[in-house]
Amino acid sequence: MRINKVLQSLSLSVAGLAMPVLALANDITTKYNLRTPASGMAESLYSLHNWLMIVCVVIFVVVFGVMFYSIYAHRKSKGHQPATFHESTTMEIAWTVVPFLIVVVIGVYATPIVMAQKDTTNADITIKATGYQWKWGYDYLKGEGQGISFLSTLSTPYEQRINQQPKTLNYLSEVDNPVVVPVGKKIRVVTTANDVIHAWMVPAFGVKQDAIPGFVRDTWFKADRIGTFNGHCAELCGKDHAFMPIVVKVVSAEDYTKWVAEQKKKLAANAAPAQLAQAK
Ligand SMILES: [Cu+2]
Repeated sequence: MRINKVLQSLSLSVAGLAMPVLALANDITTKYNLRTPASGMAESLYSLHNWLMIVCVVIFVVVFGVMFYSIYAHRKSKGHQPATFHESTTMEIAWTVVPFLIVVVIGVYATPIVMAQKDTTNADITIKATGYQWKWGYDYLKGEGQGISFLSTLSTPYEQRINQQPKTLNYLSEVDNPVVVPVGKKIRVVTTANDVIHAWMVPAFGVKQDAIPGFVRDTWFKADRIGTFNGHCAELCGKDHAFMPIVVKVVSAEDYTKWVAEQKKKLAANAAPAQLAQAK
């Protein structure tokens, strides 16, 4: 009887413990971990990160475990005599070979992912992202939407920054003209800059590429679901570095075609007065 009661209260306390533990696990995966991946590449980076984190934690626990155990168990006050295995060849080989093997295994796992990140061939759409102090310019260079060009600036009201208005959910992560791309298409992003070094980063796509004045770099992503994803300039670029966010709207193929038609109309409307002026 008594054992039953003990077991019962034990299982209750375990259940009571499980709730906060589950909540913490949920926080770790959502709040403190990398963004939820929205592309195959981000998925690979996510698992690479998780595996390497496990490897690091195991090494950390083993090394510090041995160290603290040795300090405690072999302390001088217990009269412990130091070991005398100076210049032990076995030890020297072991502590060279083991870390080397760990690095090789990590390299074998990571190299194909890094190679894939650099493979910008066969893109469906090419977009040039130009960093300015402090906004982004986008030019659709190739593929559906070719010729579209606009600037993308922060749309969070200044009053929110100086605490005169309550901060909204998308505080400092919203822009007037987001980049629009179709879902499931390979988008090549060519990055460059007009003044200082910026960097184009969208964590959910696993993309981060420096935008350097006078140089052209490229990266790519293929979003695997519809939604709005954001990132920020990831290279300290001056006083308004924090105020040049990146917003990418991933839409269906049909919605993308519609958006392209709208943008083309806008471009034509803007071009018409200029042509008229030229004709005069
Ligand atoms: Cu910047």
